[in-house]
Amino acid sequence: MTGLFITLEGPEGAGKSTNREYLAERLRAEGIEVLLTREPGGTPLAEKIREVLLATGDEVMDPDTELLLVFAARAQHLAQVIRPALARGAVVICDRFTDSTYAYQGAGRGLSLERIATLETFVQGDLRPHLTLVFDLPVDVGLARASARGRLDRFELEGRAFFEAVRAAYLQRAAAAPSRYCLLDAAQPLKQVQQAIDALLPKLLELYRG
Ligand code: T5A
Repeated sequence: MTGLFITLEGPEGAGKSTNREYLAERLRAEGIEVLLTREPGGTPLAEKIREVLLATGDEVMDPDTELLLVFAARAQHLAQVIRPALARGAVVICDRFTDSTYAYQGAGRGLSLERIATLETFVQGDLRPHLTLVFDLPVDVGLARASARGRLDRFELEGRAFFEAVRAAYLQRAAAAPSRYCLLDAAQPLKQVQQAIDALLPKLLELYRG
């Protein structure tokens, strides 16, 4: 495995999608192959699972069903897209990955972290992101941004306590492994968030080039 695996994480409306292309362009300007992808999704089959996960409907989805669907999509994504890209030496930027599972299914839904860790090893083996950028912002600010875009998905309809737990989980994970996580203040104006991303570039290039 010669590439670099970067994941973007954070609560709803934190700016992950807005900034992933920005980061990709900065790395491409260095002559690096960048693969930009997202979870749940990233392959036609995994995108179908995403639709199931995000759709609102009358039947309540059991949290275990949700957990298994998230990892089923991830298995497909890893096999078809992420592992091949890393094997050929690309930088993979993935908008959400398993930290989202710990935050949403673990902290949000209250599922056992041990069970998530078991599935993580089953699906990923020893593959973990080299670096994770956590876009952090107050829950109200993120939800206001997400709702300004229109119709809310199944997760965005959750209550405030769910998102406070999600945010706390990200902060806790980042604090527990500071060498893998970079915390960004995503409540700042976009220009300042992008300046913070620029400041990380030397570290990313060093990680990539070794
Ligand atoms: N999920 C996912 C799980 O439960 N478990 C898992 O394992 C995984 C992988 C996926 C959902 O699935 C769940 C979590 C999610 O709920 P998603 O659409 O990928 O859904 O994720 P969301 O967080 O819902 O995506 P959002 O689009 O809401 O958030 P982003 O990508 O962080 O935010 P973005 O870039 O779209 O920005 C939102 C709005 O804010 C503006 C943008 O222009 C946009 O309008 N904005 C700013 N405005 C002011 N200042 C800034 N600095 C701004 N940055 C962005």
